Amino acid sequence: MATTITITGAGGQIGYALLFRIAAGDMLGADEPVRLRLLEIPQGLGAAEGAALELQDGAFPLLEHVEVTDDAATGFEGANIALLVGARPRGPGMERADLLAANAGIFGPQGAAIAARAASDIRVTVVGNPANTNALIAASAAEGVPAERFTALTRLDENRARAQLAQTLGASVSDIRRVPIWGNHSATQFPDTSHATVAGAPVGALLVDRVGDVRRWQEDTFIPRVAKRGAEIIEVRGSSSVASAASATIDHVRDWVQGTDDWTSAGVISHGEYGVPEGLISSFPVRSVAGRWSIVEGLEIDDWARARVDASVAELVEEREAVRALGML
Ligand code: NAX
Repeated sequence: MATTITITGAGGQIGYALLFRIAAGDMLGADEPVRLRLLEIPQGLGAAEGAALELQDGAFPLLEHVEVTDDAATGFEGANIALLVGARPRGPGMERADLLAANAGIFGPQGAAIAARAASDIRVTVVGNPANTNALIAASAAEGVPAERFTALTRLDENRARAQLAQTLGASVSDIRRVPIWGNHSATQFPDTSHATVAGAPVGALLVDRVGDVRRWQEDTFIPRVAKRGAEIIEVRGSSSVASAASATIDHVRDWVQGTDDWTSAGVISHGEYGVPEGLISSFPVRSVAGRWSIVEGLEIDDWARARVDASVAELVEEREAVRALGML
């Protein structure tokens, strides 16, 4: 039977980049037929309907059905996978509390609609920002759905980190592994190179050879470059990251469903691992085995790294408190 995939914000930029790759089989494989549900707000329906026409014209062999709707109950009916891309962007003069409230008003009802309508094996990936807290809000509203089924996308951050490290080492990005993102998908995120490998060997000596003082390179070059890459793309391209965000979303879901052969990064529910308060959706090094994410445990974290993880997690705690204070969690 085909997999039903719901994409919210399907009429937006990332939605447009995602749809055709999903239809082509990049996410679930060349043998898996897909049914797509494009969920938009009324203003976005035209763009989503246009994309649906183009999907038809793509004549994708795996694409069984496309439906466009602005009704959440219809949009999540029978969904096996939900990609929550549509979100309220920060407008001029908008305070953080207003942004959190506006998004709680989107992700709470969507979580409830997922609980009411989606298939029992639903897997949710939140892309729309603030992604971690939006995922937390949706998970909290989805009564009866295990919180493990709600994740936030930090794979784009990891892909950026691996690409930067590959460039620094003069290596192929496919040879770079174990560069987890910790914490929030925000400027406080901590891309961690301390466990990184190149072609299976620790990067240690080679990295020293390339950059000299590794700690300084991390603080002055690597971490800011990764954490501010979104802003760099906007400056150069004149528009935010789109195709790379869609590609990372595909990577995240593919690995979740098909499993990983090494670590990757995802925002997943904390059970207290590495001292991250229980119930937060924080990015961790993860593996996917038998269709479930599990946090890679037992890693050494030195004091310098600890402070960075703690700072990003503190921001997640603040976001959770702000949403609670609004009575929306
Ligand atoms: P666009 O503004 O192009 O598209 C957003 C779409 O969502 C619009 O078509 C809008 O009508 C729709 N929408 C808004 N509210 C909705 C609702 N309640 N239900 C359904 N649809 C709704 O933005 P785009 O460039 O596609 O970015 C989408 C989101 O991804 C943004 O929140 C953005 O900040 C976030 N990103 C997250 C990244 C990540 O790594 N987690 C990276 C890329 C991106 O910045």
